[in-house]
Amino acid sequence: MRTAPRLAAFGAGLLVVLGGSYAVGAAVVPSSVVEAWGERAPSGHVGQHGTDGHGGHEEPAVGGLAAAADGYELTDLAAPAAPASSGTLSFRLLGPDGEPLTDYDPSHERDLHLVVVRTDGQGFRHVHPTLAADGTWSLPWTWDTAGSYRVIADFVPAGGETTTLGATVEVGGEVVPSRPLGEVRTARVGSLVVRLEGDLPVGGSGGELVAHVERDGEPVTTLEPYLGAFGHLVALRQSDLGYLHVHPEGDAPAPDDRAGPEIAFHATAPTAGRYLLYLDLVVDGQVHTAPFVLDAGASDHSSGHDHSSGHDSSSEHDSSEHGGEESGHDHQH
Ligand SMILES: [Cu+2]
Repeated sequence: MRTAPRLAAFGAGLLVVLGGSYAVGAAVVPSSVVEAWGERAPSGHVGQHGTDGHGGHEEPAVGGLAAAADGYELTDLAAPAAPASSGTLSFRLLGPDGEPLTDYDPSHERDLHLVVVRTDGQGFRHVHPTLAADGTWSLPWTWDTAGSYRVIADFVPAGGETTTLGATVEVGGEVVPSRPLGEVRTARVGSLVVRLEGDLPVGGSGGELVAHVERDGEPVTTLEPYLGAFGHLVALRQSDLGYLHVHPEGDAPAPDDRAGPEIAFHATAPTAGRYLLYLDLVVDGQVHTAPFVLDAGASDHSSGHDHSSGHDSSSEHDSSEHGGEESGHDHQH
């Protein structure tokens, strides 16, 4: 079944579902649940989410909470031990046979998607390391700040199903936590201002989230395809950094296609509470990451109400830290 009419209604052709399970807290999530995130996008049933109960597919929950699941294991995670020292971030993924996994099925143009984020939500990076013949994934790495970081790998073993594993790495030094005090719906990334409107409902058929992209007060209509879409959204549940890697619905755009200034999502949170959202988009050949904070299950947010002004000083902090610098040097390919 296709969802073309629904896509057309959203205009930008980008749909996202953030799960629908009420069940999972901090427990290990079965990979059969996790994999639904990756499998959902191409199967084209996002629009019916929560209403048809098509056989065998539980609604997805969160992933990345365990280093080992369903026979696979994230191991040998290494990274620089302190900020400002350049080095390498590396790890291996072991298969059910205990051997390093070297064969993958590409998903969204990559064999593996890696998310690294400090446990307070700062310093988010979505990157694509390189696979060596011995099964070691690595990329050059420098930490900007000390702290405890989650490293979350999202991949599809060859012939297997989407798997999401996570592990923690400690970066020494003085930590200055910066947790969001409230919703953040405006992100300033480089010269872009991205506003996020709409709600993040819990369960059910979801709600609409619409990102509006401006530069110098003018709408940006030149959003470029990136990894087979006009935008990629990663959502992390703040309480445990449960991971919802959400790729867009619909056919991949052609290389010359452009979109904007709005990107629409269809989103559902697995549980109530606060979520950290990171939207990757490409303008002028550069990846920008726009960070947001939304409270799922918080009703009565009228669409377009900007919660980021006022008391919430973390908005500016988020934007400057995530936006310009990090997305600039981490997304080259
Ligand atoms: Cu990726």
